[in-house]
Amino acid sequence: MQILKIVITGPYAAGKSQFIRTISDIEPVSTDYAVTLDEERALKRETTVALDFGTIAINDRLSLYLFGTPGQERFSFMWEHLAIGAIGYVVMVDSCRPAHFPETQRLIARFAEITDAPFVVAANKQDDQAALPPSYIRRRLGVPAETPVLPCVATDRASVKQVLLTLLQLIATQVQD
Ligand SMILES: Nc1nc2c(ncn2[C@@H]2O[C@H](COP(=O)(O)OP(=O)(O)OP(=O)(O)O)[C@@H](O)[C@H]2O)c(=O)[nH]1
Ligand SMILES: [Mg+2]
Repeated sequence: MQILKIVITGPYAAGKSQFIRTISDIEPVSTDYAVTLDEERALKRETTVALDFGTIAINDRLSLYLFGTPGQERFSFMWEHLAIGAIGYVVMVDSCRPAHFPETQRLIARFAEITDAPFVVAANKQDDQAALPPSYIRRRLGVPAETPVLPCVATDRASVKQVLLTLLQLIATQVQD
């Protein structure tokens, strides 16, 4: 059995834990604790402090191990530990919250320092009426042309699967180069 490691990252409340929960074959390991600040509580009650972990069997020879990062920058020391050995990663962004875009840019820059692995951007919460389109998010984040920015609904299995398949295709093309 071959195991490939993929990291799911992104800023606070982007939908990383949800993404893993939707696709994982096992009950995901989660490290969510009650949020402490009022501004964070306005979005949700719990936050990931260490990691999320889930698995997905592609076939009987290949499994993906999905590691979700904490989103808050004060837990960013976990990012480099979680990125070790990852063949690619997904940067999730809440499409409804442009206020989080600068933080997302900082995270993208930081990950490029941590790892050379390819990544895709998942423009999440596209089921929300307030969601900005992926093309706009690409421009605002200044994502390079070779990096896919994909529409995503982390609560929808088909959508999560599509994001992971696109990442695997991107990894495969880089291996061939
Ligand atoms: N409408 C909608 N809500 C979503 C979607 N994905 C996640 N959510 C909601 O957004 C909130 C944040 O999701 P989480 O998965 O906890 O986000 P996270 O990125 O793990 O957050 P941290 O670990 O705290 O950084 C939750 O209330 C989810 O139910 C989506 O695609 N659509
Ligand atoms: Mg989380």
